[in-house]
Amino acid sequence: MTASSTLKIQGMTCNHCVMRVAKALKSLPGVQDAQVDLQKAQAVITYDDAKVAPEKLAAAVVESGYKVG
Ligand code: 9UX
Repeated sequence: MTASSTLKIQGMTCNHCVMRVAKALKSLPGVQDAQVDLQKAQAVITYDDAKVAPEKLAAAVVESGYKVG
């Protein structure tokens, strides 16, 4: 099933940060789209929940150097 999840992300200060987070999320198998918003400090992710667990989304953000929560 297609699911949608919003993550609050701390530490993004510029558009390159936004791109890094978007790329990290979109590189996960099962992620269909990731809309990362600098002003809102969040990412809205559309994904196939049969292919990727929500914890993996948060882990990808953390691995790219930012904080979730
Ligand atoms: Mo600009 Mo974002 O130097 O990490 S890329 S702050």
